[in-house]
Amino acid sequence: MKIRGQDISWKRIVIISMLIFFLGVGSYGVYFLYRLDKPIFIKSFQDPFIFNNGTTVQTKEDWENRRAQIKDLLLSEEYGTMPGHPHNITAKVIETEDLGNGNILNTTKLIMYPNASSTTPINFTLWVYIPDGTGPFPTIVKVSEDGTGSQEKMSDYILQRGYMYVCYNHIELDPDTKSEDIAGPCQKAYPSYSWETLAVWAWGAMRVADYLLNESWVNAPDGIPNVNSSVLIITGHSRRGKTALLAGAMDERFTMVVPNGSGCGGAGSFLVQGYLSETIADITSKFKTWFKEGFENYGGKEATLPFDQHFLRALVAPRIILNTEGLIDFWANPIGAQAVYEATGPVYDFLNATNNNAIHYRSGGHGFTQVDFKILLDLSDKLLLGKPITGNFYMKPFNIDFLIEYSTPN
Ligand code: GTR
Repeated sequence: MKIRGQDISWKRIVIISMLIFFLGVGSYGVYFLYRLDKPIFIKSFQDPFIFNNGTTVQTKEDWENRRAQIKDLLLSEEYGTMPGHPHNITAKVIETEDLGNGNILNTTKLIMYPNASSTTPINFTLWVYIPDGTGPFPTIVKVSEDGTGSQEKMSDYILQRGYMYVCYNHIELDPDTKSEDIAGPCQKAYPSYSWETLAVWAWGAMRVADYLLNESWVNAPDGIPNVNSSVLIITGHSRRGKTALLAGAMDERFTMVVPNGSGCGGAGSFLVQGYLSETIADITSKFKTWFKEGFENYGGKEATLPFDQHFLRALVAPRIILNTEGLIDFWANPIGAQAVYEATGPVYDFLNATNNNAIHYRSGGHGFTQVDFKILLDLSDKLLLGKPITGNFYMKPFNIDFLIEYSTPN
């Protein structure tokens, strides 16, 4: 082949092209490593202690009132409003499986009637893994069936640790669609609320709590497993992690809240965007109907947001929050999750519950693994069951150079 009159062999062309390619990949690699701990800081985190009228929280009672304002803000802007409990829930065990060693799996249906005159119930399925013994059992509620997608099957491990494990089928409450706005059974039954998919799924977790705690509106002819109500944990992965955090933030019956790899709209930050992390524009272009209508307008305009996810995290205080993250789960914004964790610290300090604000990073990417569950169980054993356990519950792997411009009120 001739280039500018010179004979160049194919071999040389291939070698030169490969050199250019590897130089390109190599320099991108260097840039990638350089950018990894350099997030974009859109603006400083809002002070959670400032009331809407500009005054500052001074007392614990003030915080309760501020908490109510934060709840309203997040529901009205981000997730949509949701109803209280249904008028009546009937629980029916439809199948019991012997798992050996005294463990059993009950498949249970919750049949819910929204109000006294409802004729069409909303039904959804629970898979209740009950360990050997009489209880009361510390209990984990998980959004979605055990061991699907990038979530490892955990029932054996959890039972072995002496916990009850209750997984629920969230997509029976609202289908998991890509931005097709299908009104699921809950939205049809309660048309006057602005809730979208994440809020519907979170409401489902609260109904699981109704059942497990045998609330007065629950009718359970087959009985209810014996739950230790001071150890009721809500968890979930990814979109179900966002759901778990929302449910735990709104419902104080959950004594520990564990979003895993929840990222954008979960325990990640909108204002501290790690390299390659998902933004509001990204998520709402694919999954607009997870969020309240209009939330997509904050895409690219994060500076106008009146909150970041530290507000949601702060709603859990003083109860335990632990978010579990993968160090290279870039899309889920691990660095932004650390920023949110740090930004919530002053609220936990104010409520004298510093140790209840926890975060753990494992190596690897997007998934819900036994390492994540081990940390969850260890922290629960330690803080809720008083066992002498040590672990890395307060990890800050990133050196992030941003300022939290507020502190715990005196
Ligand atoms: C992604 C979405 C993430 C995360 C994930 C999942 O496509 O962008 O926010 O929720 O799905 O749930 O697996």
